Amino acid sequence: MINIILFGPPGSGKGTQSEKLIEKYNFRHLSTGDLLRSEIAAKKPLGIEAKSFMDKGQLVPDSIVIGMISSVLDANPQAKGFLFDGFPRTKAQSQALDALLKDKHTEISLFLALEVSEDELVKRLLNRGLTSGRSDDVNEEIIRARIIEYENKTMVVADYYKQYNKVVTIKGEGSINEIFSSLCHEIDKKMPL
Ligand code: B4P
Repeated sequence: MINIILFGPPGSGKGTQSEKLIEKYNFRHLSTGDLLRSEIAAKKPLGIEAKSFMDKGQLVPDSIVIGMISSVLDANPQAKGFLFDGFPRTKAQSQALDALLKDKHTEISLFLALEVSEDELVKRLLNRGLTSGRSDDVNEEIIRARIIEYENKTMVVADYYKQYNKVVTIKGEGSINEIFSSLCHEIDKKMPL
């Protein structure tokens, strides 16, 4: 079983690349952003609580996100491998994920970190905001708040996995296909022959 974390700041292309990776490798895609947005669309209590944080560009509390991930892992005992997109985003989430995977006798195989400059991130997200209808993409102030949350709370997640030698950095600027092929190159090295 191969479990991959696709990591990077908001707008670095995690969602974009995940779509291509799950098609190629048949991983079970687990995006906390998508899960939260579907709770919001369904007007569930968890979604209503999460929206108040997301609209301000803040991270949703760990307890909410960890509970959601735990349910999806339990619901997919047959998965050949998971692609975690946008999770973990704090050290507490990383520790919780390791414990959940250990219970299932598996672990993270590879941590792929997309690197993109701040100017490019802001440009991409403002551009997506023109059509996505996402309230967290519409103004630059909220986008900058998301980047600050990333710097303050999420960057430490890469340090956490570095201690286990699982981190590979990938240049996240260039064409979508170029970045995809760099990601595949690293994943293929981990694939059983
Ligand atoms: P997410 O849904 O995870 O999304 P994201 O960080 O905004 O973007 P992503 O990196 O996936 O970018 P994308 O591919 O779409 O998070 C949203 C919010 O949910 C968070 O702010 C937080 O509040 C909450 N949340 C989620 N997970 C959480 C957790 N674990 N804990 C707490 N809170 C959590 O790309 C962006 C744009 O760039 C797109 O328009 C795309 O077309 C474009 N693009 C992609 N690659 C490109 C390239 N190579 N060149 C040019 N443009 C490109």
